[in-house]
Amino acid sequence: MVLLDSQLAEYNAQGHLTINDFYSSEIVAKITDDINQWAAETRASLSPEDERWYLEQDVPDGVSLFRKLDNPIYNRPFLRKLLVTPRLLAIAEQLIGTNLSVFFSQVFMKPAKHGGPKPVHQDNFYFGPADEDRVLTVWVAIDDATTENGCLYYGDGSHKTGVHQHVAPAGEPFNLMVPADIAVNFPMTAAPVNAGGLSLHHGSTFHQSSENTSELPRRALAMHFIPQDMPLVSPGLDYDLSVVVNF
Ligand SMILES: O=C(O)CCC(=O)C(=O)O
Repeated sequence: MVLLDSQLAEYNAQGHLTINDFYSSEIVAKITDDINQWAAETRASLSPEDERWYLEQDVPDGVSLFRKLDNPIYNRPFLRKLLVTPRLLAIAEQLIGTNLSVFFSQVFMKPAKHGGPKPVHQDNFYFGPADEDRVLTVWVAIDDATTENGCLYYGDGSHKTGVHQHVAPAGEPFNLMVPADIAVNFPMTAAPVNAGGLSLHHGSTFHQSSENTSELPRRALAMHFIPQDMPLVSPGLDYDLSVVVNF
């Protein structure tokens, strides 16, 4: 067992938990280098449609910045080895059980000055799992994530309210959000975390991040864990299950 009883109690009550100093600064530097290399390799091959999905859209002419990269745990075995350690798996198993997979993972680049916001949402609306309590997002801070550069905010206890119907603004299918009249019932609490730390959340916890207009990037890598035998019965987006990685 890795998490203390008090940490388990906090996760169960609030729907999220912060763990600072999980990965060393040496590991974080290797993660950062690999993501930068991957972004550089990927940039040239993006189709115009990919560009709308993966690049920040609200940027001055001539500026090209990644918003996100998908499936690092599948696409980058080097990152998988650094990130999914026995200690991390032990934590995930404590929270959602054994025989797990990462069925989807994402790098959120949130670049300095031009990082767009992520509206209030529940991962479980995107994923549509058969068992809502057995979805865990492990969000790894690659830079210090602060209220200035766009750290996560959570609606404490919102994971106990079920999964709500989401809406998406025109032209932004990736920006599914909890309708404002529901989100307003859950004031958002900032969850700053230092580079190398973790922010864990239950799949139904309301969360969001603000835009990044600061001078510093706020990169993070999210791994979405589920039990290998649990189907996604009503996903809000299409997920490519050929990239699932079992542990
Ligand atoms: O990093 C962000 O800004 C959003 C992260 C998120 O929505 C998630 O990890 O589920």
